[in-house]
Amino acid sequence: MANSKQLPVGTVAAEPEPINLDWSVTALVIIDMQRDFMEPGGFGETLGNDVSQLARAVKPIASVLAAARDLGILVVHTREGHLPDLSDAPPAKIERGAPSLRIGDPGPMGRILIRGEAGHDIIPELYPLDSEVIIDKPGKGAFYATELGDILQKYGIENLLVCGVTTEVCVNTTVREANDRGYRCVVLADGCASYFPEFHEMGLKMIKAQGGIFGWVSDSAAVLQAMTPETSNILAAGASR
Ligand code: TIU
Repeated sequence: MANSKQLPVGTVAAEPEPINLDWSVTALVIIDMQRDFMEPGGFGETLGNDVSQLARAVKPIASVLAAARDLGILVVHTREGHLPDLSDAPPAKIERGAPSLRIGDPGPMGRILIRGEAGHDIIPELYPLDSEVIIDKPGKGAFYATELGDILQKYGIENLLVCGVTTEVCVNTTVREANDRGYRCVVLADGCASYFPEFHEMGLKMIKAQGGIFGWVSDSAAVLQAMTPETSNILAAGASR
């Protein structure tokens, strides 16, 4: 089942080169914009991170999300987290490092990184609509132990616009998984963020290096322009696909 609406093709300015995206077979994938990563008292902070580093990604994502909703492209939100009995959390993940609170411990937003708790939920600014897909994932990649691959196949999706947090962890892992499965991934530089600015920069460089070894890197302004009906069906010379 492809997108029932016939949508235009847009040319997205990107590195290492522009890419033509048929919006009918493109999904917006928003990775782990959860309170547990974005707000004080959640999983990210228990690991010793400055969570304020991630706030910069919210507005760019919100603008692309609004445009994607207007255009009618498939929107997928992911959430990292575990079942309340921790049966899907490997001991190696729970025992890792010396966090102030471990996965499953009670914190100010409920149990850390547990499905159904306040901290596990997506931030209000980017809250999913009932019609949108939510993927709950136990790992860093959105394909591992989830139904994401089946859902994308059902909708006939070929291209992913990827954003969210953190650039070098869940975004990069998901892009690598998707690339091996044959998806063209376009990552929004200003729609991603890391607790470590240098990892953000390098995480994006790793994706677009070597002719786009894992995918393309663009930004919210370029994607918004390519989603606008007046400009979206201009196929730039030299754009791939
Ligand atoms: N710690 C860190 O940078 N990230 C994660 O643990 N998960 C995600 O990136 N979502």
